[in-house]
Order: sequence, then structure tokens, then C-alpha cells
Amino acid sequence: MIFIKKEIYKKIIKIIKKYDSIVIARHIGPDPDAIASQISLRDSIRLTYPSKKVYAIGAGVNKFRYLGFLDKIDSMELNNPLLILLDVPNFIRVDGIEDLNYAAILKIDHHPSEDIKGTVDWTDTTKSSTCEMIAELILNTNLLMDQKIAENLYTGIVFDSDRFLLQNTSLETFNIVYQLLNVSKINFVALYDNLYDRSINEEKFRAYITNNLEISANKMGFIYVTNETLSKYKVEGVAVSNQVNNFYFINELICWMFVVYDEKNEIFKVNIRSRGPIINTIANNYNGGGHKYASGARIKDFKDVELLRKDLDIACEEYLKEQEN
Ligand SMILES: [Mn+2]
Repeated sequence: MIFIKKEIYKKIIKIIKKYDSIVIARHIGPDPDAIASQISLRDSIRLTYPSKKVYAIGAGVNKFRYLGFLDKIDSMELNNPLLILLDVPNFIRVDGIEDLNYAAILKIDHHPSEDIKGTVDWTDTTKSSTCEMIAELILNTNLLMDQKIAENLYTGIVFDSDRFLLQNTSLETFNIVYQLLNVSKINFVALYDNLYDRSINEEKFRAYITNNLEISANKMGFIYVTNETLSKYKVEGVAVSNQVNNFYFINELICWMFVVYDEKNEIFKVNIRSRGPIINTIANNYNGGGHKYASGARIKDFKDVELLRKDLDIACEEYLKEQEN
């Protein structure tokens, strides 16, 4: 096991060394794990190999500016760079590589594998986060780390594991976090200000969801938040997905689905969480995917939103029956 891991570190370093220009991308609608993993890997490669041109691309998110800045690239000017894809298993969800001609792909991800196959590929669904994998890589290779890189990696791990609450938090996660904190000596408690800072409007909005969530007999929760409601609470669409992790450990819920309409892209954005049935295989049928117990979908027609809701409810019913037996 340890031997296999060393092989993958070697392969990763070898392919990074081979290319003078490197573009690092991740999924659309990024979260702190996606952005922190690409910025920390970019900064580590820059620190270790100052002559390389390394870019972290994709649309920025105001809220996550504290992680650092992303780069704009001129795809035409880059000469067949190495493309590093982080925290994303499928091409359709990669942000910003439309016009890019790349020579090879290095993929590092903790989602179940889909259509992206890396020339060098490190996919491990047992990891809490992509940041845990980047931290492991840096700690075990010649890649360098500074305070900011360590802070970003810690932030990504804490976010994706939801403060070490979620299923994929492992002994290995704590081991990596211990090493990361031990070598960097960062003030990790101070980082929670960035991660958990929020407005009272968002808290009021959370109360709205709690009060208006429809819960079925099969412990399946559903809410469709209209744009009128968003304006009433003075929050943006992303506030809906920001809330979805706050509904774990509620007796009456084993699966919950939050829906909001994205007017700009004319699409219903669906976020699903479960601590019962496996949900990504169901979301796959509705232009969605993700992890076993944390998935999402982008749906054109509200009828399909209702069908997905029904499928999840049936999965909950079956899950509860199995639990009884
Ligand atoms: Mn992630």
C-alpha cells in the first residue's frame, strides 16, 4: 500500500517537472476545497520551480478571495501546457478550459471516477478532500510549502470534511492534518473567521429553510427556494447550497434536496445530501453526480426536479425498510 502511494507521488513529480507551463483547473461553482487545492498547488509549484509558468484558472468567487487570486490566461499563447485537473471527475464541469490545447492531464481528485482520465491519475474516493491529497503530496515530495499554502490546505480539508464530521474523515486525514500543522505552525483557529463568517440575513434564511422544509414519511426533505424568497432574505442563490451541510444529524431527515433557480443559466440547481441511501447514482440520471452521500444536479425542466425528488424518496423508503430487517 505504502509502495503504491510512493509510485504515484513519483509519477506526479515527474510529469510536473516535464512541463514548463502548467494550467490548474477545477469544477464550476467552486467551493473552498476546489479553489484552495488549485491555489496551494500552484503556489507550491511556483515556489519549488520558479522558472515554470503556473496558472490557476476559473471564475473567482468574492466570498473565497481570502484564499488568494486566480489567474487569467490567454489560451492561444500557451504552448501545450500540462493541464492539472483537481476536485473534478468530468469534463463538462471543468471551469475555463474550452479553448485550451494541452499536452497531457494530471488528475488529482476524491470524487468517483467519470470521463476524465489523467495521463497521470490519482483518484481516491476515500479521501476527505482534494486538499488532503495535495497536502499529502507536498508533505511526501520535494514540493515546498509556506504559511499561506498550509493555511489554504487546512481550510480546504476543514470545509470538505465539514469540520471532520463527514464520512470520509479518516485516521489518515488526522495524520495529514497533524503533519501539516506541525511543520507549518499556522494559527489554524484563526482561519475559522474566514470560513464561517456570515451575515445575520444568512442565519435568518437558514431559519426559513428549517421552517419550510417539506419532510416525507420516508425522512426525505425537500425545498424549492424561489427567487422572491432569496430577495426577501437579501441572500443570493449560492446561499441555498451553503446551507445544505447544516442539516445533518436531524432525527427526521436521512436525505434532503435543496433547489434554486439560476436565472442566468436558466437551470435548476439541486443540492442533495444523505446519511441514508447512496444518492450520486440517482443524481447521475438527472445531469448530476458527485459523492455517494453528497451530490448535486443541474436540471432544465422542473418536471425532472419532481422526478428526482420522487426517486430519492423511493430510495429513502427502501433504505428504511432495509434498516428494519
Ligand atoms: Mn472536494
